Amino acid sequence: MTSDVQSPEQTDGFHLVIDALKLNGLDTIFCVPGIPITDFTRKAQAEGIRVISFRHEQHAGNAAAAAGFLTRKPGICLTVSAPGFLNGLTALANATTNCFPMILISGSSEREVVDLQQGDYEEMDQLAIAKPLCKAAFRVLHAEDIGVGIARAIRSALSGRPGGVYLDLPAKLFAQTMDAEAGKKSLIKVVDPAPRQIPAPDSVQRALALLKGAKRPLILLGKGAAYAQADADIRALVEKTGIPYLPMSMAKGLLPDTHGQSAAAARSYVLAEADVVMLIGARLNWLLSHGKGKTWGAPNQKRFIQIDIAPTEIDSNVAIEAPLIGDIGSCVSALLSGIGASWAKPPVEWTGAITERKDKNLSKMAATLELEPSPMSFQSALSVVRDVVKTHPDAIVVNEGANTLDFARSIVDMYQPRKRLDVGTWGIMGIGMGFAVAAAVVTGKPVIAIEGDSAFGFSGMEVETICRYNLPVCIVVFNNNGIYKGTDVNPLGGDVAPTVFIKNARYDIMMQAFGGVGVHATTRDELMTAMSEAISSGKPTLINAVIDETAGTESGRITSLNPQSVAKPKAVALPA
Ligand code: ADP
Ligand code: TZD
Ligand code: MG
Repeated sequence: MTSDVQSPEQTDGFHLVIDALKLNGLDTIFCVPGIPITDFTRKAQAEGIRVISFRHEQHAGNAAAAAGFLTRKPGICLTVSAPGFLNGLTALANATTNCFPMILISGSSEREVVDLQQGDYEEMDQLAIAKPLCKAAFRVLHAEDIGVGIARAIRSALSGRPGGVYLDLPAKLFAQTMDAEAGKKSLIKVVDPAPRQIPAPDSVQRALALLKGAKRPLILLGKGAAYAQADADIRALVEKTGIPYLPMSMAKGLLPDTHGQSAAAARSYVLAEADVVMLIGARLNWLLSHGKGKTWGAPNQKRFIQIDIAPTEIDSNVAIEAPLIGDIGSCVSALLSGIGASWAKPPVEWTGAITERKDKNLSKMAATLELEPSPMSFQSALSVVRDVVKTHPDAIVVNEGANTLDFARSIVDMYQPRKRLDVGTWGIMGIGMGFAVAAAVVTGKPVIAIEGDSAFGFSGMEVETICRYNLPVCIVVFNNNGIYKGTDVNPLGGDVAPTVFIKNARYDIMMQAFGGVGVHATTRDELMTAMSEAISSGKPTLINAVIDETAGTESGRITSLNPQSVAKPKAVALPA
């Protein structure tokens, strides 16, 4: 069958996929064109879908994932077969790990040839490869099944714990024709893809009883809480109970970081000392030391309440005394109704002790932020970013790197929900430009990407994409000449050490190559001027911020996860 949409009564695979996406409000595609989807990208654009074309599929995939997190609609990434698919797969797996809804749609080669391994163009059994790396994977072989395929993909991505879905569309499908009316009827508008999941009343009572008895309660907000878009209820719960809270990095801004009940500046103290901890959309994974060990104070003293949509998350690391299974919106509103008007706030011994530590740590930080070393330190440069975000609280901050990430997370206060996107659960480098593009495209707000120089390199070519679509993205490369720092030397001479880059590289000139604004900043004033201009002009900008190359620590704040050899290096004869 070949495409013949000349006659108004016929439609084809291209149009059915486009119509199915549009019917479900999926209005943006992040892609890299090529066989067999080139014409699809053109037709989608002609039909009013926003098509953002990248330089590499991994970044298109990361953009789709970030769009999913920000909008609660699955982000769509579209790739060619085999290598394009594999490039997108990292992002799909990362989205699934982060519980972000996205759909990776890949064109694929001829089934018959692939299955007999006869050597087709870009031959690969993509469905089988995708399956273990995402929530669900589907293939559509017939035009009349496109509606069902897209509906299943949307439902799988959004329902329950959100995640990545793979949809395999073989080349032949696009050109298949069918009766237009029958085609239209075959499409499905997905109704209520992420239905509310009301928690069982007895589980609400159990949680409230535990919370009520606590002397040193703590609320821990994770990125699931940010994703849930239950901002007002979450804030009301924190404020009505008076319980101190700690935001995980992407939950920063759910309540403003300057909120009196934020315990972020006393993190180690509250984790060690709290008696009852209520997790809201946060997993007790490595980022929280698995809920045990030194971080969590005296052994076996902690009692946990956990709100999550995934029942099997519970007890995954330590015993959870009061699980609350449901969507965060419904769970938090059930808790709010259960709390009533006469809730006793936590004892002042607890809240006072936290405030005391907070004040001490914050004034220590303020003193460091005031220093003006030359070259700039991470802290002095980030004090500028902190001030810029304070005056532009609606800007979205994207953040990756090691030291650049760790320092920015604690120094740059966030004021609004879902304004911070970072390396997430895997601590992955390379999300930067993909996340930045998505944030600018789906929100229209200014984006500030705070990038380690190594981290930036993973997706750096996408600055062309940012310039091409003229997106309001201000990239600040924290240039310390390397991974963690720029000072390592190879004791044998010859090649430079594996962690260092070209000294004094000028990333700003890269931006100028594509017509963007490139600025070289060596002082706080220069950085402030450049960032302010970038935000007020909305022009794509890259600021090369020169950071002291000796300042970082290896692996930033997760040095303990980095095995080191204790063996003495063998004496090696140098080549003559
Ligand atoms: P963080 O890294 O910020 O600690 P995680 O990604 O570890 O956060 O945890 C997010 C949790 O939120 C996941 O366990 C996920 O199942 C849960 N979650 C996501 N969306 C919802 C929702 N709408 N309602 C309830 N739980 C959710
Ligand atoms: N590859 C991927 C995909 N993810 C990773 N996390 C790493 C490699 C390892 N890695 C880190 O964990 S941080 C980092 C790498 C390469 C870069 C740190 O250097 P940077 O930041 O320049 O981005 P700082 O400010 O110099 O520490
Ligand atoms: Mg660096």
